[in-house]
Formats: sequence, C-alpha cells, structure tokens
Amino acid sequence: MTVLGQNLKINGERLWDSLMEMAKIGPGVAGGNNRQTLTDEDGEGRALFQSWCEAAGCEMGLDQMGNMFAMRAGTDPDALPVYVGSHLDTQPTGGKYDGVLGVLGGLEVIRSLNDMGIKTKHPIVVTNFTNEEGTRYAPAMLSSGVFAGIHTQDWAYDREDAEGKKFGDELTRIGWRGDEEVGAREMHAFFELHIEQGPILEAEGKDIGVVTHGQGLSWTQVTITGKDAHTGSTPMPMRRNAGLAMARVLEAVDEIAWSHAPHAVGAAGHIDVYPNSRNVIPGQVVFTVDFRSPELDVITDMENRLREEGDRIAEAMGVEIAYEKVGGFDPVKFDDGCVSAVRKAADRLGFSHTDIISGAGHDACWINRVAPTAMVMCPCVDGLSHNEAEEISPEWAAAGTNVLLHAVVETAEIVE
Ligand code: HGY
Ligand code: MN
Ligand code: MN
Repeated sequence: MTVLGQNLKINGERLWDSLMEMAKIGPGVAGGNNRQTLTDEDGEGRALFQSWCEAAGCEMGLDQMGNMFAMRAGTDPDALPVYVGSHLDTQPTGGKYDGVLGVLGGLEVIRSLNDMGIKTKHPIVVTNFTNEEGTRYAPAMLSSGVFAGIHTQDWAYDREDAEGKKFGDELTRIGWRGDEEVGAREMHAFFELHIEQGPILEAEGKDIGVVTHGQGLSWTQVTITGKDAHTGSTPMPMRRNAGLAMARVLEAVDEIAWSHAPHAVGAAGHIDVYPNSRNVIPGQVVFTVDFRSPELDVITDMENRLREEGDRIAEAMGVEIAYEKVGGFDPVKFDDGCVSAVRKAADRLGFSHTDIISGAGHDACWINRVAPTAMVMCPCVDGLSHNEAEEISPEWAAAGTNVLLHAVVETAEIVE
C-alpha cells in the first residue's frame, strides 16, 4: 500500500493558471467576475472546463439540471466513485475563487494523478453544480438540491429570474441541458474544497479549515404594500410609505440577529423598490431577509420574530405585509469519516488547521443528505467574499488542493 506521503502533491502553478484563465470569462468591472448562472458567460466557462477535463482523459456526463461530471476511471468499474467539486457560477459582483477553486481544484487532483501515474480503485468524478449562488434563480444550491431530492426538477425548471425567464428555458438556451436523470448517480463520498468566505482562518493563521458543520440558512421574501404618492405634495400624515416600513423591518432584523450573538447573522441583500422614482413615495417594496445560525431553534426564533415585528410595524403604519419562504436548509453535520480524512491529510502534509463551521451555504450541504460528505477550506484575504476584491494566495490554493488530493486518494484507495 503506497503510503500517502509528501511526494503526493498537486501542481500549484498549473492550478493557479487555470483559475486565472477561468477568471477571464465573465469578467466583472473591478477585477472579479460576473458569470451568473445560465448566462452565455456561464456557457463559455462550462465549455472551457469541459475542454480541460477531456484533455485530462475524463469521460463527461451531463444531467437534466446541467450538473457536469468528469470521470477519471478507477481500476474497479463497479466501485462507487469518489466525487469532488463545487460551482462555476458567480455572484454579479463575485470573486474569482468562490466555487471555482473547488471545481478546478478537483480537476487539478485528476491532472496530478495522471502525471504521477497513480491508479485508484474507485473512479474519481469532478462536478460542476448548476446555480449554486441562487442570485439569478432562488434558492441557492438549486441543482445540488434537486440532485439530493430536496426540490423537484419541474419546480426548479419553473423558477423565474427578474426578467421572467424560466430556469429550464435558459438551461436549454445555453445548450447545457443534459439527458441524465438528476440524482441517479451514487457516490462513495463527496469532498468540496472552498474558500472560507469569512475571517477566521486568516485571523488565526491557519492554512486549512476542517469543516465539521455548516450553519443553517433561511430566506424569507417580504412584500410590503403602501401607496405610491407625490414626495412633494403629499402631507406626512397621509403617507403610506412602503420604503420607510421596510427600513423599520430591517432595523428589527438587525436587532433580532444581534439578540442571538455571537453566531447568528441577519440582513437583506436583495431589495426591489417600486416604482423606484426619485419623486414617488414607494408604493411597494420586495426584499429577502437572510437569517443564518448553527442552531435550528435560533433560526426558527428569528423567522417567527421577523413576522411578529413585521406585522406590528405594518399595523402601525397602515401598510400591508406578506411573507414567502424562498429558501433554506437546516444546520448540517458532515460525515465523521470524511472529516477525519481531511484532518489526517492536513496533518500528514504539515499544514496548520482548525475545525470550523461553514458560515456560507455550499452544494456539500445538500449532497451530505445522499452521500458521506466533508469540506476543505482555505483562508481568503480579510475574509472577504461576494465582492470583486475577493482574494486568496497561490499558496493557500495549493495547500487546500493538496489536502483535497490526499483526502480523495485515501478514500478512493490507491492501487499498486
Ligand atoms: O448563500 C450562500 O451562502 C452561498 O454563497 N450560495
Ligand atoms: Mn460558493
Ligand atoms: Mn457564493
């Protein structure tokens, strides 16, 4: 049995070059990326990824949600594959590494095994999950959610973007709607490499985050309806200002999250104001409240208090308020065996590491429902993400990918 030693390493330069090459597709306006799901840019990024996988000798698969699979054969074709991967879609003002590091890090694992002529019993499959971000089409992690049986495919196909374009139609339009049944693939294990998107690893000077849990997420879309009116000639007592009501609800959201310090968080990132004209009092606002916590009862308390406070504010201001749960998942505990493979890999490679709870949601949070799953995290500069200034170092990228390599190879079993 080959001892997984220091000589088992990825090619950090090649990984970095691939990250920079992918970053050229769907560039943002400030050095990051705007490669939103099911756009032409997403299609271009998929094509580049597929060309690299084919050059590495992978057999490609594509399912009906556009999830991409690149398989490196194992010596035992009946052995369930070890999957690695993440997502290539980005936020509108996204960084170059969120999701992309996990997909291209998985490809680097395959490229490096090819270079070293290493065979594994289990096949290894690199995956790109469609629409992890949930920006253009809510909810986040939509396609890994269909894969894990959380959402139906029909429901997913009917999701509409701000222009009323349906997910299923856009997936067909960009030419990435496959024939494979979604979720038919069985996994021996799944590993996702991802940037932390928070400040902990950098602040503690750790190379690697061994992700034991993922915090839960709740998205509630709130619609407040008042009355459009002239901002100049309408006396203050006559106003039914939906925008002001939203401001008061968002103040309450902040207080609710702080009341569960230090782990709970809450904010609204999506806000639409109608008619959004400088001299019209907003008649309607639609916004999404994003609550998160590692504890399910805290999430439930925050959701309940949002409705209580929202109803009180609406009553006092003479406006209507409505709520719709548009996304969410319970806190996640990852598989002990897979987590241990990650921790042992970091130890073996001599990287400093700490156990961590993921603050962001990831495809791994859903895949954890259907296969033993764990995540590897690397630091990011100032903990910044979902911002074009998102940055990591080549050393952090290589460290995370080397840990991924070792955890995957241990799980896929090297064959002499
Ligand atoms: O929302 C999230 O946590 C992820 O970035 N989709
Ligand atoms: Mn991500
Ligand atoms: Mn993200």
